[in-house]
Amino acid sequence: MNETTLIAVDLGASSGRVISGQLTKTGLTLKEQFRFSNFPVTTGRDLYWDVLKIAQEIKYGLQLTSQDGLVPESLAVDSWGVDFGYLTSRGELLLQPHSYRDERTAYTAGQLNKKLSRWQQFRLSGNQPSPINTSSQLFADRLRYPEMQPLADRVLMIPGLVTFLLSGKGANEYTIASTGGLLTAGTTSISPEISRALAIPDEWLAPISLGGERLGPLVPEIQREIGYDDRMQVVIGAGHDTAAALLALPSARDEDVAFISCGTWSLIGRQLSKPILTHAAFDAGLTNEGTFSGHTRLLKNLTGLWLIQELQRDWSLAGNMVDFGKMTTLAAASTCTTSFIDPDAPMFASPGHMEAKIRFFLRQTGQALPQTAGDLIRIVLQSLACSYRRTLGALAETTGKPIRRLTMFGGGIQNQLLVQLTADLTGLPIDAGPIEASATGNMISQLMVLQQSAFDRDALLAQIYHPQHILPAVNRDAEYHQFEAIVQNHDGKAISST
Ligand code: ADP
Ligand code: LRH
Repeated sequence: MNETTLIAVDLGASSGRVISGQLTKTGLTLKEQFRFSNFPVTTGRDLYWDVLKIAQEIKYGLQLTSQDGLVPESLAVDSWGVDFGYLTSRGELLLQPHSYRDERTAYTAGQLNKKLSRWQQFRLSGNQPSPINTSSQLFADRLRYPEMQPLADRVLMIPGLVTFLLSGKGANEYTIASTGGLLTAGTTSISPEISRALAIPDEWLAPISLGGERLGPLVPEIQREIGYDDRMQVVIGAGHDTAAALLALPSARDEDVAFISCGTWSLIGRQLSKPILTHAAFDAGLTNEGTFSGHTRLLKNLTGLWLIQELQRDWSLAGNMVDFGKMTTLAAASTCTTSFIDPDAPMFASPGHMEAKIRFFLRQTGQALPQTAGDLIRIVLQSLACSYRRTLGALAETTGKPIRRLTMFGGGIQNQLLVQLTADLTGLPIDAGPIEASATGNMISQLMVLQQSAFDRDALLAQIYHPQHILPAVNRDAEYHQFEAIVQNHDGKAISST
């Protein structure tokens, strides 16, 4: 195998990164060329992604890569799920893409559920109904912007849209499309029942590409701007960050393993050959999304380190910037082990005033209040770990197979306290790593597209997968039962600070 350079553009809801990978006979070496912040921008009423800034930052990252003397063979983009942009027939962007945290869907959820009950939405698409779903957002837009409908020619989800801005071509790939609540479960077809009921034109999103494809070079203007030539191929790879990450984990296919993706969101799931569309899966809040090879990842989307990001933002707005490493150290020194929040209470989903909201929740549930910043962070981390244990129980029950090991990956595993608390609270051994699982899997998906059957993924993973092994150290069953009682007695929906 000759040396090959690949580029993964991995877009998270808190940061985007341009990462280069050098593939040699001995493995794949990653280098973070550029990381930039990404956050929803509000203009008062709406919450948007600044997709042009994202494109600009990616170009800068590519420029740095070229200055590093690298000549990449290919590039692919993966991102968070559900969000999208509209294009006109001339390829112009209509509207700035909304963030899934935008609240316009809250006003239309009732109407949507009348057209298609929550159970029907799940049974048809395999996705858990949610105001963040692409289907909910398209439905809300149709009611809110009727004048836009005739102008919209195409809807590209974020990886396809960003790819389009760079190469002039885009596609909706299966893994990302499968997060949106629009596909017939386990297939690459838009569900006719869903599109008809919500009056969403199928041709906006179809066709859905399975297994990736080679698109062509960057547009000539961008090639010139960043010093590349047309040898570099833009590829549609695994478009969804979690689906990409699973390609970087050998254990993800093992029967007794569950995965936890730790980023802005926590995604807890297992890989299966086909969707589970039972009432039990629906009631447990599970969702069926797609893998790069067309199989299923059954998972639950839980609130993740969003809470920590928002605490950090609160404090930095007040002039006290604390980095994530320091936040973990502060929490590790706290002895506040008996207060909990429900991370998935709706009040925590919107940006702003996170410390005040946490204190409000604790007061409403009659619990001890944090005395220090470390206490506050500790409360969040132990609540996250408890919510993981709760979901693992539902996942094991729904799939009918016990879970004996966990694999954790993503930026959040740098928080070693969270990983240890997860081991303690679940009583399970954990393989932690890699941090950049999505970028690694993104590159693996490019190799699958470019080299087809000549590429041996298992051989590469045998060279590069070296997780940290973490064992449970303290029995925290009593803490978990306390968390459960709080979540059950005070269903998050009943507690609202607004
Ligand atoms: P996303 O892809 O959703 O943007 P990441 O996978 O990059 O998220 O994870 C970001 C999270 O990782 C941050 O919110 C933070 O909580 C955690 N994190 C990042 N760096 C560190 C660190 N040095 N120590 C502890 N936690 C960290
Ligand atoms: C995590 C994620 C998750 C959700 C959310 C919107 O990054 O992709 O699967 O769908 O973003």
